[in-house]
Amino acid sequence: MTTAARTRACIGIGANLGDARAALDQAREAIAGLPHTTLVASSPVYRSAPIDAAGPDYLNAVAVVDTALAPEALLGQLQRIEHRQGRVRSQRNAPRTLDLDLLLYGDQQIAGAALVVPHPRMHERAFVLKPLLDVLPDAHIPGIGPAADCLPALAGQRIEKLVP
Ligand code: PH2
Ligand code: MG
Ligand code: MG
Repeated sequence: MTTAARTRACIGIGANLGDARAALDQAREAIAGLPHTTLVASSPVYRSAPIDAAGPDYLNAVAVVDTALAPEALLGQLQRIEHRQGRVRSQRNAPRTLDLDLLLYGDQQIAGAALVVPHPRMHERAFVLKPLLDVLPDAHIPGIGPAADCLPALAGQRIEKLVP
C-alpha cells in the first residue's frame, strides 16, 4: 500500500453571527474529522473588530492540519462544513455564522478562479496572523515572507485573545 504525501495546511476560522464561540468549536471538530486529514494544532480564540466589513465583532482562530487532500478538495470540504453550520452567502464580507478560509497550503502559491493561496489579504490582518503565530511561530507566507514580520504594521487593529 502506498501512503499519499501529506501537506501542512492552515485554515482561518471566523464567525460573527449567532453563537460564534460554539461555531468555532464545532468547526474545529469538523476539521478534525475530515477525511485523509489530521488536525495538528488549534489556536486560541481572538475577538476582533470587523475589518472591511460591518456587523458585530468577530471571533477568529486558526487550525493547522496535515492533509492528503488536494487544495481544491480541501476547500470543497471546508465549504461543506460552512454550509452545514448555516452559512448563507449574500454580499461580500456580510456577517456570517462561519467562514473557513484556506490560508496556506504547504509552500504552494495557487491562483485559480475558485481558490487563491496564500489567502491574498492574510498578511494585512491581525486576526489571522496572531492566532497563526501562536501555533506556528515560524509561519512563512509564500511571496510575502515571515508572517511575524507582517504584524508590527497592524498594531492599530483592535484584537484581544480570549481566555480559554
Ligand atoms: N472576515 C472577513 C472580513 N472582515 N474581520 C474580522 N475581524 N474577522 C474576520 O474573520 C473577517 C473580518 C471576510 O471573511
Ligand atoms: Mg474570510
Ligand atoms: Mg471565506
